[in-house]
Amino acid sequence: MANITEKNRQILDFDYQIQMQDEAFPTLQILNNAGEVVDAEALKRAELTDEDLIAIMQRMLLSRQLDIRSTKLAKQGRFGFFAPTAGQEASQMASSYAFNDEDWLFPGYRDIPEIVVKGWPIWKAILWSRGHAKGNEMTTEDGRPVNAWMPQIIIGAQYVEAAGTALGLKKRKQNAVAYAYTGDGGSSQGDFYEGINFASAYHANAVFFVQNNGYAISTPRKLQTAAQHLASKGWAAGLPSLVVDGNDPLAMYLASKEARAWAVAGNGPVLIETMTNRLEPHSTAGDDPLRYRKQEDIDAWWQKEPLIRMRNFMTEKGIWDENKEQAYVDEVNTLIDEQIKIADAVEKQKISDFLKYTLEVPGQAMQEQIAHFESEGK
Ligand SMILES: Cc1ncc(C[n+]2csc(CCOP(=O)(O)OP(=O)(O)O)c2C)c(N)n1
Ligand SMILES: [Mg+2]
Repeated sequence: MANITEKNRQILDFDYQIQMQDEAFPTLQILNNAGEVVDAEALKRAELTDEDLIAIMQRMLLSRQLDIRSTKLAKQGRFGFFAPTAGQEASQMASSYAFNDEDWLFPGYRDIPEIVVKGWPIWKAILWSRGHAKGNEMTTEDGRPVNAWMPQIIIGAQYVEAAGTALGLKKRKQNAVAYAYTGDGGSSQGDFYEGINFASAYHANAVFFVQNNGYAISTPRKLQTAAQHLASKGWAAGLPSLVVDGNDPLAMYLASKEARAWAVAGNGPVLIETMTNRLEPHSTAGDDPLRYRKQEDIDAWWQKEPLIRMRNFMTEKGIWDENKEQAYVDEVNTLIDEQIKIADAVEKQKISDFLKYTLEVPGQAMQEQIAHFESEGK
């Protein structure tokens, strides 16, 4: 009896299919954990000047300082909700460096730093964290619009919003894209699939990031999806989808820049999975990571964090040193001190104001509540 064809044998070989998924998504990397260049040609292709490298380093340091200060202030009860970002600086700041002011950012709650570098003042971010309506104003200090939506709390919802905006940009023939960030947990939400499918079907101008930081609160990636690579979910929608070392600022920048160029040229969206790790608790609301992960694991990821790599790479190149870093860190901390003062000086939000901002047209019950609180001057 003749043998089954090789093609049909492979189709029916489920072990092979699973293995193939793994092989299909190698990780883009330019800088290794030690900050050594492992692909000089890829680095050239990124066309980063020394000024760009310094700007990326500074943005990552801004993010780290914001993280340190926000976490401390939250412990003192002076900040509201904050989702720590340490470890994700390359995934957030080197990626967003590849986009322009005209591009529309759709952030999740952990993506405050990406909005800040688009011109959203830190004092507004602080008010947002406190649930103050003024924190929802997406404008610069001098009132110009910032092309970013408010940080999304509903996991994955920003993908649908980004898809709609991306289609609008395409229809208006604008030279801009929508770029959205969600997490590994977000990639299991219905909105995630609907967003990428819609954007892909219409070849909309979008770049989708999945920051795979290992955890959705306390749930490890393996327990919430059996997909070996979250990028494979992009293939289901027909998208070019890639896995990038999310702690490598240079690879993150190159992938993001090329994804943007592809999307803005009308080819449709790209999906980028960033392999990174959340080095701190889920949020300042008080979870203890040691209840669901080992200290050794956290320590190992601290060795691979992006600032060490970038610092080593730039020091070796002769464009960075301890003094430059300290001077910039001091500058950022002075800025943060000023911004906290501005936020603290803003008039406290009244309960009635909060209710007025909740719905465009408040229903009967809410109108009664507004009237009640106003009558008490609250
Ligand atoms: C639709 C929805 N379901 C559940 C939650 C509660 N929740 C808040 S954060 C979170 C985990 C999200 O994990 P991931 O997408 O990996 O993002 P990360 O926090 O790691 O950045 C969940 C389930 C929510 N905010 N929205
Ligand atoms: Mg996560």
